[in-house]
Amino acid sequence: MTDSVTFPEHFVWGAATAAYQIEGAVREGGRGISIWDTFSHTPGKVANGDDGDVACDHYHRYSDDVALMRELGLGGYRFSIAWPRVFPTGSGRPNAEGLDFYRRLIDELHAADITPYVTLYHWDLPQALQDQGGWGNRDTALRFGEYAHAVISALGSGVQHWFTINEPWVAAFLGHLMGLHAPGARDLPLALQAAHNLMLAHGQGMSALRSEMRPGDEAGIVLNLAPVQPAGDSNADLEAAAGGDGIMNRWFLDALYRGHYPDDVARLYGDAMPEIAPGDMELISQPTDVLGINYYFRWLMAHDPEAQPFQARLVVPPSAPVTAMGWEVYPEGLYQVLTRVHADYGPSRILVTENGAAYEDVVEDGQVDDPDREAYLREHLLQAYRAIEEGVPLGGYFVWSLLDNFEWSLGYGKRFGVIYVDYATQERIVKRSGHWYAQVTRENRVTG
Ligand code: IFM
Repeated sequence: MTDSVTFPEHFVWGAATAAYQIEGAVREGGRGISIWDTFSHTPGKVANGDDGDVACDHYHRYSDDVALMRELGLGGYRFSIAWPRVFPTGSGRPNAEGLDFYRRLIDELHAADITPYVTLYHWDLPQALQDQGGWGNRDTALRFGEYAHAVISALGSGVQHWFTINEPWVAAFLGHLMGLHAPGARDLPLALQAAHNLMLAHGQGMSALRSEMRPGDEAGIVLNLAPVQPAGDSNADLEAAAGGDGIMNRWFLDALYRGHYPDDVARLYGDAMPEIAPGDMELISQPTDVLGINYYFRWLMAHDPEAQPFQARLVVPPSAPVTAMGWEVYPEGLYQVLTRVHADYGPSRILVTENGAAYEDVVEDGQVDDPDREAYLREHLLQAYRAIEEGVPLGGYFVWSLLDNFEWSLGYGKRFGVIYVDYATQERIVKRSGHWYAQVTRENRVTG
């Protein structure tokens, strides 16, 4: 590895967030209830009884937050739109007040010379749609298409970069199989139907966006991907890894880029396979302009006859460094994912739409010294650079996250931000990693 690497000209340095994790103001601007309001207010679902009612109060503080983004030298800001702000009851007429908030945010970003990257769905489904079956109901994909159309019609003049769905694997599996995310179901056939309907929603969303996009605009999906490797060299571990790769990576990538789900995964799912209607796969595999990849850690898989439903579990090597999430720090995995996706699926453009780490941050003398996060980001960026050198069309990197925020079922206890948030006062403190990142964005260079 060289001492210092300079990224390509026009490489986008960004940061990412999501609506429910930062906005707060859940009862303002005509916003409807989302499945995450319901879930977080259900006792026992979120650590410490936390919820997103106030979060980082970004809804009121967006202007100061954009000023901080400017301080970090960001070229891009990836945020999500809260579907229940736009369609409080899931359908009908769009709520002008909800759209106005995002119009103000987008204007503020442009004034600060920061390009908006908009995600349409980052897990906050309107509760009214959940009441009609949520992602288990294929009509939800139609509602998503209407929502995408309403958003681009209202905000399209200020946005050139669109993502349909964030991490369909997580929404389907953590929300419908493991019960860890909203809506909290534990049902394999439902989870697989949800996974299919989320991909269908991506297809409906792409069609809606395309109908309004202008030349030079881009749209695609965001997937959480990881290299999946066997924990040992037994056949059982090799099979566990092949299955894990199929479930998390190939299921989605094959659907998008090859127009069918992988046969080996369909065999693994057996009777739980979702219903797929004629035309679904064509809709899902329509061309996209960009693929967003979220990478955090590799999947090291061991066979475990007790583990339901796939007899496999994730392991972390005993001496491996881990983050506060217990996730293995494995920077090379980013290189492996990028080069694999490039070789096997060839998207014309890739963005790392999330990458980052939670650590136990403390404020001392008004400062947050987080060398571990800085090292995590540095090592991953060096691996991203390696991939670029090998021809991967990587156009940008968005650190997760701009701010500490509501980490879903783990509440506010896990801090991913390069900016610290004191939730009692809403004070923001740029962490050491944030100052370091500002230097990277300014110099377009990472020193190893
Ligand atoms: O906080 C989440 C984000 O909402 C989606 N990707 C992973 C992050 C860290 O868990």
